[in-house]
Amino acid sequence: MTDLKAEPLKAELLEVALEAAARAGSFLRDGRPADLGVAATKTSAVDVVTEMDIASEKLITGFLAERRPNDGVLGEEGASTTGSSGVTWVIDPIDGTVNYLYGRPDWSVSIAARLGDETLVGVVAAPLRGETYRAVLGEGAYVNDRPARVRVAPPFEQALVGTGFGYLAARRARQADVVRELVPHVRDIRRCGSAAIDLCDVALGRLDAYYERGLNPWDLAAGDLIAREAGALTGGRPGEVPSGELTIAAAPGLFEQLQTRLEELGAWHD
Ligand code: LIP
Repeated sequence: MTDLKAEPLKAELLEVALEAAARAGSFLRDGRPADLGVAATKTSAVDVVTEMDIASEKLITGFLAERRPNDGVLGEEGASTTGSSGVTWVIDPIDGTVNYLYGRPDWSVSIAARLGDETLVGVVAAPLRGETYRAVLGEGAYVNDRPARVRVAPPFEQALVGTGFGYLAARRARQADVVRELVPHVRDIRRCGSAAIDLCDVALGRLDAYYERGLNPWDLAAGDLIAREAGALTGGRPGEVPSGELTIAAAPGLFEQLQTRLEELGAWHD
């Protein structure tokens, strides 16, 4: 690690997040059962959980309890403690669970450390890409040890735009309406299946923009900071922060155009 210029707390949180993500990422990459199946479902029959999601969250929370016992934790698979330090870890033990279930490469481990309402550290590990994305508030964004910067905003009609779809049929139908209106007016659409990776791809210039409705805090906490520290603007509806209502990330100049268009299309409601 060469960029631990941050204050001591942020430096410690970064080191803990990187180690936790590395341990979970190696476990998920090397320990994936050949016969991996669905252990449970959540909001619908296609909103799945595997034994590896649950095991990954247990691995991460156990490591955090050793290293930062007074911190709170919020995890996708049920981890929820308040803590006393003011720091809360926001964890997606596998972001892109369906991709992981199907043996597709685009899945990640997303870990963010928040102090109050502010995200200080974000780490997204993408083991099958051989990449770890990270950011410390005010210290820039990195992919492995290389600085990450957004691509200069292209004209709207040349933008490569990432998005995603929810797990409920009615919401997916509405999201399809929005993307149908958008796709003739941009370069193209990409649907990766991991919001954390999508946000990091904006940070790296591999996408010009990303938007999605229906994300959970653990999907976006780390990737939002990484995108912002790489020079992107992030938000939701005009004046709002990224949330489950709507999350948008893009380079300045393109962000405002996309936000306006999504507001006109009602992308923020079902
Ligand atoms: C996924 C998100 C993705 C979204 C999927 C799903 P999960 O999170 O990262 O962007 O389109 O529907 O919500 O469920 O794999 O942690």
